[in-house]
Amino acid sequence: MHVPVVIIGAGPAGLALANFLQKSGIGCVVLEARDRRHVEERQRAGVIDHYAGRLFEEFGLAEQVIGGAPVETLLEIRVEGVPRFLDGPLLSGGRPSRLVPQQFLVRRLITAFEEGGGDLRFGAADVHPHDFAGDRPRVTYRDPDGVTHELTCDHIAGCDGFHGVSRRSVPDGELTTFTFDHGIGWYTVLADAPAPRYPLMAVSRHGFAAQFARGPHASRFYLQHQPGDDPRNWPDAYTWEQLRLRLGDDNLPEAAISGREVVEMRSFVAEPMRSGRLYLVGDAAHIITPMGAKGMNLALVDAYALATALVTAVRDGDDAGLRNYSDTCLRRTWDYQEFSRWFTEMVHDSGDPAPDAAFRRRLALARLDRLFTSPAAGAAFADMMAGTAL
Ligand code: RFL
Repeated sequence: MHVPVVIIGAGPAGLALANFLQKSGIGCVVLEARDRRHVEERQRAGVIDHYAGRLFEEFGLAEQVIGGAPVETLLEIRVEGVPRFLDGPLLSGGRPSRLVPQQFLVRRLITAFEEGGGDLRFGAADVHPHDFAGDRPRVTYRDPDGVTHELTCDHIAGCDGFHGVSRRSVPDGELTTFTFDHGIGWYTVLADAPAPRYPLMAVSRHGFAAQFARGPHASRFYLQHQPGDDPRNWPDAYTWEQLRLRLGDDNLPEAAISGREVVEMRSFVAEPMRSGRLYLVGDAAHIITPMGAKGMNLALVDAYALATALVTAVRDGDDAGLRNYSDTCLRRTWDYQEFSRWFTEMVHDSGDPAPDAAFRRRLALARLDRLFTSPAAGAAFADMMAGTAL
């Protein structure tokens, strides 16, 4: 079987790309290692920034995929229990983000793709891209019945996340990789706790904590912990006690916890984001800390950049967009990495109680204060939260 584009991985990147191509009349097959249920229930990110939302509008998918009106919302940053509010949509000149839990986005993208007649194959084992240095790449895989298949194609999109096969298939020496360990531990729990009124971050001497909505009746909480510690062993009562302390909310009720994960506070970038006719998209090419909520958004804008480049290449025979794909995406990736690092440093340093951190702590508090007192600083922050055009 020959198809213009084979997409490896059905996360936000692969599914957005598949829908953008389908809407443009470009044929593709999506190969996903896991089963449908696993993919549809994976809970991670929760915010689609304004810029990424616009991309769905451009392809006529906004209503179906990201739902109704953008949410006009403030961001609360609590410093030692004292709340302060930033009006992101106002400061960014009317560019609100949307609260869309990742699993809702993924489910809706699967539905949209299948309703449009898309070919999405779950449970594809041993997926391997081949011959992408030439002009006739192939992808092989085994279906759930154990039958091996081969697809020939013009292009392969590696959308299979950080641990996928695509980046590992690039010949040695072609990629330069950059890894940065932020030296911080983060523990996240998903709980049946009512969503907070506004997305909430809390800076305190007990450590950083945050609470974000994941639908009306669920919240994702984040707690800083000592790297090396395994907080998945923390008793739930201790988790709630720490949250009350850090959020400065004695009345925060305990709720059932349905998921516990340690988030690696590690950043990674692979350059370039292509090897011949294999393109790396989203987490396959880069991971970023959750500070600033840019991981899923980067995956979506990579998918958009690749989709538009593939459309002109496949339909018009013009490869310029594909040649620029990596540079275009890396520029934004590094811009967002810088923002995420800046944000991470600010909210962790400003609560660091260690005596040798006293100077850094004052600097971080000054940086945080500036967001609320300088309209220019507030606007620069809100601009990054809204997402930047290519
Ligand atoms: P994904 O979502 O990892 O999807 C990759 C897909 O590829 C499949 N796969 C394969 N398929 C075929 N063959 C193989 N060999 C394969 N290997 C893997 C996988 O099963 C999967 O379906 O990557 P993608 O599409 O690039 O999307 C990236 C986002 O998922 C990621 O950046 C975000 O979830 C990161 N992230 C957050 N991002 C935000 O923007 N805001 C947040 O608040 C936020 N919170 C989070 C997060 C990630 C978390 N993790 C990783 C646990 C919170 C958490 C807890």
